[in-house]
Amino acid sequence: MKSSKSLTLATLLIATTLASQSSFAAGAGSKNSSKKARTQTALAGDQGGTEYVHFAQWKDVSAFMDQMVQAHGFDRNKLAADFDNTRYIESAIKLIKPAPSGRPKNWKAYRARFVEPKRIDAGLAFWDQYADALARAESQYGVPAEIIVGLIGVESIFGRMTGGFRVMDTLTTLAFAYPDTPTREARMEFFRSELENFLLMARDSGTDPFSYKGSYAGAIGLPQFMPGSIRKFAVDFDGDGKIDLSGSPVDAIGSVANYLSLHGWKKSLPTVFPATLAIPDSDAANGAIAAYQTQGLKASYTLDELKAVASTAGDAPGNLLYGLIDLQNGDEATEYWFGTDNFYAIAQYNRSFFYAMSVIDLGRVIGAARAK
Ligand SMILES: [Ca+2]
Repeated sequence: MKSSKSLTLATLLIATTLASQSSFAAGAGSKNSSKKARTQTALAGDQGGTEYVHFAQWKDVSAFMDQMVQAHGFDRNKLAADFDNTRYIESAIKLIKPAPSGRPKNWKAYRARFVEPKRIDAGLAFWDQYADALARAESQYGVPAEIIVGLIGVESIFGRMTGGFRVMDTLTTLAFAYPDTPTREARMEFFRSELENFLLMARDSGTDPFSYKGSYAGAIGLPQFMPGSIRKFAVDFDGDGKIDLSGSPVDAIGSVANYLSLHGWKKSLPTVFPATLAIPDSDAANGAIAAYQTQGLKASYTLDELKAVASTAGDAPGNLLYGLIDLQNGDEATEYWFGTDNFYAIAQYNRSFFYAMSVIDLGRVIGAARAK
């Protein structure tokens, strides 16, 4: 068993690998349409494609249990009993498979799924109800209420869609029966690490692992945190002595703010500035843009360094660093933006430009509606 330090490193490496897949998402809200997720949740509730497969007898599960005993002092008999009560979830396997490629990416269509009347209304009600906690998070972590609201809205429609799968079932299924894809080994390693974190989290909080519900990928609660993120970044923001991202919207609010704060969020810094290409939109331009996106998920360039490819007419400060964001619109013109460290803090949450921009837009629209 790896030491916890090397495990963290391994998790980071895998996360970095996953970053190259723009479709990777832990949250139910961010990867699937709400309709699809609801259908699948209903299926699981009906036991469709769900069965007991005696996980405890699987060779890899047995090795994993040995590691949990060695590294963390788990009771092997109790673990084996738990894995025997764990179900294989066929729908998690189906949902985790990458979307078929070939369809052009379409930012406007993506945005329309999240910035829509039902979610805006739910956001206004959520903001009213938790205005105090949102203000406290803003003052403590420097993250504006509208960003926290936008993120929780995109992830779970403010807690209305947090996923109905037993986390023990989905994480075990994905950790040991991941579908045959080019990244299978890395993904199984990722989910084994999440399962390890999950079992530790349940044990340390004295909670029955089978009581946790989540998305098909094991993401939990209003902010759809994976267990590893809960252990690292979640906070008890309502002060009741425990962290509960499913039952306490206030804990969810504080945890999102803490997550963003620890991923580079800077108080009072805008997220994006509109940009215009300085060269004709062409394959050559795409190549030039891609060259500015090799630095990973961070703002790395001055306005001066970017001006060969794009510029902003806005009031972007000259002393900051930016990244070049392209939001493709199918056959229509691509949108360009300069993203600051704060844009990339959101992109760390779910490694997709579309995701980060929809959080920003949903929060902005709800904020504007609230100000009326
Ligand atoms: Ca709490």
